Amino acid sequence: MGVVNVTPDSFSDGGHYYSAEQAIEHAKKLIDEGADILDIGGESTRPGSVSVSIEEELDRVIPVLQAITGSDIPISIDTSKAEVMRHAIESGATIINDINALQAPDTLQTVASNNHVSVCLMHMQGSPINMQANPKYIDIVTEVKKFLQERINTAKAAGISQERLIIDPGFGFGKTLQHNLELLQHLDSFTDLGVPILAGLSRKSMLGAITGNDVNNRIHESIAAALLAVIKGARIVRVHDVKETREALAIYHAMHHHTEV
Ligand code: YH5
Repeated sequence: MGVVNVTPDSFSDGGHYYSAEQAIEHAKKLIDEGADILDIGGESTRPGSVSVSIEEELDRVIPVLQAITGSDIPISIDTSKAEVMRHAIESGATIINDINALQAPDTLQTVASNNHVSVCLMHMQGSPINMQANPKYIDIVTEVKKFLQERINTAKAAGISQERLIIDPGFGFGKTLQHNLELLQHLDSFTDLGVPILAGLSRKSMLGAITGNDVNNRIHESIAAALLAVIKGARIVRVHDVKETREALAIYHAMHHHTEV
């Protein structure tokens, strides 16, 4: 899954993909690099960021969605708002990537009533504005798993079938470095929830905390993290560097699918 930010304060991209035009160019580049999914986001969710209005989010993402609908790959919309979900679906999005796991008003119903749409349910402690202030868990793996199980149950009860669900432990969302490492080490323990696992580690602070590299120089860390996540059971990795990640994962797949001679 390739990341396409349409946010002015997107530090990962230095704001370079703020304009719809530039976001569309970037989306096309990621498609050329072999992305299987594109994730379009109009609201920054980095630590400390505040939410934007529905109108602002729609102004950012809808032109991009309209321009890339018709490419052969599924389009995901990174949003927590029901109204943005509805418009994005009308503009061709078939995956809802919700860091708030369908807890906002009307979001469960919106996804439930669009049968062809899948949804990624992500774990977060707190909200982007305060989540890194003082993350606390007694047993992070158990607590994140319990939350995701509850959201799966709630989604199914609302009429969203299990085949439409994806789960994500939410690396960096209300977690210390130690919390993130424990989640990565035990990512395989989420497989028994019975839905595909998505992992987003690309360029995140936890990687820089290990190597000391700044956000625009974390490509090797990001590739290592994506490979580890896949080895630990992730079926989808959300990444900025599609070409490089695909090349690394090609080695994993070659090993995994090789046949003895
Ligand atoms: C995710 O994990 N993450 S946006 C901080 C960075 C670099 C990147 C300090 N949306 C996820 O990518 N959706 C985001 O450097 C996501 N899973 C899902 N499902 C944060 C991000 C980032 C934050």
